[in-house]
Amino acid sequence: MIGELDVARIRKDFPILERRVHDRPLVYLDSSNTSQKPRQVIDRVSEFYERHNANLYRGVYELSEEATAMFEDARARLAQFIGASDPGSVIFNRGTTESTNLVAHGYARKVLRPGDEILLTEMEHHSNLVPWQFAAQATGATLRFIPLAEDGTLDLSGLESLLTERTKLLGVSGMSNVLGTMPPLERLAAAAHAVGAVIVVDGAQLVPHATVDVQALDIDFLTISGHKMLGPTASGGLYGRRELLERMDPFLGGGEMILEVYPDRSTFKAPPWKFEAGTMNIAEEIGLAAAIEYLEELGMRAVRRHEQEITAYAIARLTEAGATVFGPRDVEQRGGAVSFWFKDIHPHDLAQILDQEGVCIRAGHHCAQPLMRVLGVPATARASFYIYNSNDEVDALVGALERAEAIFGA
Ligand code: 7TS
Repeated sequence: MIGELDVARIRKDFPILERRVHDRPLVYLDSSNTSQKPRQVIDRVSEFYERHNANLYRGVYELSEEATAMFEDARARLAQFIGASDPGSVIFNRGTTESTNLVAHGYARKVLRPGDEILLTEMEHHSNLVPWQFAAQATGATLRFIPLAEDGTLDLSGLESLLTERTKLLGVSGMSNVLGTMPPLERLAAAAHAVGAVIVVDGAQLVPHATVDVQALDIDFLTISGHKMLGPTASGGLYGRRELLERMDPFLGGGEMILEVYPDRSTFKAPPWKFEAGTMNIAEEIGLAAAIEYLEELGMRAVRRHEQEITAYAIARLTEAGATVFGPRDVEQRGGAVSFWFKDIHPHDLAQILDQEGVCIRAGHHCAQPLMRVLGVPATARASFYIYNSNDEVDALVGALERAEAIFGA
C-alpha cells in the first residue's frame, strides 16, 4: 500500500504489467505520455465489438440504439467526472490536441481582432501553443506569456500587466507534463473573467491525476485526453461552457453534424453534435467510460494522494543520487511528471540504457521546446507515475541510473 491505494491489487488489473522487457520485469514510468489500460477497459471495448457494434444515431434497429445509448452514457459519465452538470457541454474527439485546435479554429478565429491578445505560459505543451499561433496569425492577434519563476511555479507577480482588456483568451496547462507544476486555476479563471477573457485549461495531465470541477473552478474550456487516464487511445474530448459552444463554429463539416443541407448552405445540430462530424470513435469513448468507473472506484482523492507520495519519494531519491530535478519541490503544487538531468549523460542515452533494464522513461523536449530554452537544457529525462507504480519501481529507476553512471564513467 502507498497512501490509500493498494498498488499490488491494482497491478493485477493491468495485463501488460506482467510483461518482461529485455528479460526484465517491465517498470513503466511513462504514464504522462500514455497510461496503461486495465482489463476492465480492454474488456469493455471487446464487449462493444463482440456484442453491440453498429454506427450511431443512424439505425432504426436495436444494435444501433444500444451503441448510441452506450456512447451517450459515456458522455454523461465524462461530464459528471469533471463536474459539468450538462452532458451536452462535452464534445467527443481524439483528445487534447484536437480539442485545442477546435477552440482555436471555431472560437478564437471567430472572436479575435487585430490588437487582441492571447495569454499563454512559458510551460505549455506544443498542442497548447501552435494552435494559438495559427489563430493569432489568421486574426492579427498577439501572443503573450506568463513567465516561469525560479522554483518552477508560474511567476504571477506581473499578471496585472499581462492580463488586460486586450486579452481575449488565457490558455494554461492544469498540470505541466515537464515540471508537474499545477497553477492556481481558480485564481487565474477569476482574473481572466475580470478582464472579459475566457480561460482554456489544458487538462491532458490534470484530469487523469486530480479531482477537477469545471463549475467550482469556473473554467470555460477544458481539454481531456482519455488515453492518459486509463482509456483507449483517441478517446476524450472538450468541455465547453454551453453559451460558448453555441457561439463556436464547427471545425469539421460532414455527416451527422447537420440539420438541413442544401446545395449551397447547411444548418447544424445543437452542441455537442454540431462538432462531431462523421463516424465517431465509438468503441474508444465507451472504453473511456470504463476507465472513469475504475478511477471513481479508487477515488480521485486517493489517486492524487498516491501520486503525491510517490512523487515526493522520487524527488528525494533522485536528488540523493545526484540528479537535478526540475519543477516545484512541494507536492501540493505539482503532479507526478518528474523531469531531471543526470550527471551530464544525455537523456536519450540514459533512456536507452534504462530500457535495457526494462525501465521505460521518456527523454527529449516533451513537446515543450520553448520551456526547454527557459530551463537552459536541450532535453530532459522524465519519469512519470500513475496508480500502478510503487516506490520499488522508483528504486529500480535509481538503481538503473547508477548503473548508467558506471557505464558512462561520469
Ligand atoms: N497537453 C499536455 C500538457 C500534454 O502533456 C500532452 C501530451 C498534450 C497536451 C497532448 O495530448 P494528446 O493526447 O492530444 O497527444 N503529453 C505527452 C507527454 O508528456 N509525453 O508524451 C505526450
